[in-house]
Amino acid sequence: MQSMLLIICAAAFWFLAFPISSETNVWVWPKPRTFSWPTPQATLLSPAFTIAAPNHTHLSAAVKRYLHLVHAEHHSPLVTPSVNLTPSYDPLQTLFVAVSDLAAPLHHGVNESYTLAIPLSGPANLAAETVWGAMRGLETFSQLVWGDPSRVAVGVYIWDAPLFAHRGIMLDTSRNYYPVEDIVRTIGAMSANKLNLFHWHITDSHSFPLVVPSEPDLAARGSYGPDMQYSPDDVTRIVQFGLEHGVRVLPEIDSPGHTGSWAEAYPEIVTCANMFWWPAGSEWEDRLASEPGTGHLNPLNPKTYQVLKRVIHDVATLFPEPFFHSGADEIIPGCWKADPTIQSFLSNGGTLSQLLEMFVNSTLPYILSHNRTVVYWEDVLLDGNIKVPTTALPREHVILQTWNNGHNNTKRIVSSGYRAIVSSSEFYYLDCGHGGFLGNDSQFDQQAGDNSGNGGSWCGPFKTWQTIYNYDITYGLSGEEAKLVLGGEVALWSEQADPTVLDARIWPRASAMAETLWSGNRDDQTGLKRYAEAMNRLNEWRYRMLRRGIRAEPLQPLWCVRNPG
Ligand code: CP6
Repeated sequence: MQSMLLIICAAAFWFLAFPISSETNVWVWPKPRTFSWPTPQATLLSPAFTIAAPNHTHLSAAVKRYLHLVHAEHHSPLVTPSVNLTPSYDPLQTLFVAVSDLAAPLHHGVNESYTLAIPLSGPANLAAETVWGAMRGLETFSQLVWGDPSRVAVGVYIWDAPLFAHRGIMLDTSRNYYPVEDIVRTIGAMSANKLNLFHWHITDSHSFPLVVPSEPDLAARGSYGPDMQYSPDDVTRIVQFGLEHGVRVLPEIDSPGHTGSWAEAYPEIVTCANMFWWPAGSEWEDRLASEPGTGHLNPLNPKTYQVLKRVIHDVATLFPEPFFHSGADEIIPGCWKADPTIQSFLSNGGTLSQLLEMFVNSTLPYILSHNRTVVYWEDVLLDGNIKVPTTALPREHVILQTWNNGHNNTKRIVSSGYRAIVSSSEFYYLDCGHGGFLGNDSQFDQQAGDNSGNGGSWCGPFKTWQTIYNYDITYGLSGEEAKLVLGGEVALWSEQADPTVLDARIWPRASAMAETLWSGNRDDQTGLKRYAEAMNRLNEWRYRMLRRGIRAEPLQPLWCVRNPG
């Protein structure tokens, strides 16, 4: 604690004595909140360099990893930092890590701040409230090391902390399957970008890849095959990997919509399963699903809850994460209306919204009984046709994830008193803009107003890194409302993605959101959006990610770096 105070005081002194130099290139992504490097210099990293940290299962794993990385990475920057290697300084021997609260669990809102001081000579010091903050600081340290032999920036003082607590990536593993290796590689890259939440959209209408021990038929019949499933051991490995990288793993079991795959094991609980999604000659409003692959859970069948409760119980057992995502997006009236029991419910005066409310009332308390906070897609409250009243969604236990209408829906959610996670499809959907998947002349293309015969577009346009970087998730909100915005997630839906394109679809565009949510997108001095500066730094970061085995897509021809200005 004392050493931490000392470091904070030292850092405060440096910030007062030397204003942040904007000329010095600082290749750190995301940019730290405060960064002081008054006399940019570097020294060698001693071949005997070590990191001394308190003993902690997950922190020790991270320390071991970063120690290996800083010795072995030898990243060669495109633009070498404009500092002279100062041979008169001794090589850096030690980084001391101090953590005040070793017990704080990796939960929403945990303190992730850290202070990093690398003086001109002597050991470097990293101080953090929690091990999770220490991991963020280790990452920053690793980005201040470059070259072969490894050198490290010295005379650097950093205080850093995130603007938003919830900074995530959603990955859909139902439309196409991703091996565990791809998932852990993605979580590793998230940690390097200081993202802290992996939202795993595990199941959907197309496949059910999760092996649920008490309902084994769901995956046995509903997955794409025995080699395209996630066993309990796989889940444990992914959760464990997340802990060692400071990344929470939030499972989503989407229901009652998006459940066609459940019908392979239990056809009796799924309405409109395996029907043609859009009967010929019918209107868009009369379709049975939002895309081919039909099926909704039937809220009137008691068996639905028997199966679903076992799934919820097992998922809550497998995933320690206190949030549980229950989906509830895109309920399509035609799918429920195709079922005879629902038809008689409706002809006796019942409504589709009542059906959804019945479903929520029969499942939400059960999820809460597992000590979970429930995340739903915004549709459950905001859909034009089928939604439930706020009385069914207790504000202290329910969080809504917005994906439509940009700032407007965020405003609607928080002004109703709910916490929001922002995944606006116009800014944060990474899959969009890659062409349709239904072939030429489909009704879907015509509905989308596309008569070009080129297969239309699934959703578009493509979201550039600038589009993502520019988005301010609390725009137009009052101070009180803004506090209810927990953060954001970019989303990779996998209709047109699989492991072959995973890295390039996500990176470096997710890095753009990572910085906006960590330290903002504006220059401290001018208050203007910092595109030009960010472009150069992001480009460097992309090359460092490549070095670390992430096949992030390029932003520029290499020529641009060689011919600046
Ligand atoms: N699957 C599920 C999807 C989408 C959603 N939920 C989706 C909708 C529109 C676009 C992209 C993806 N494929 N389960 C919406 C939350 Cl443009």
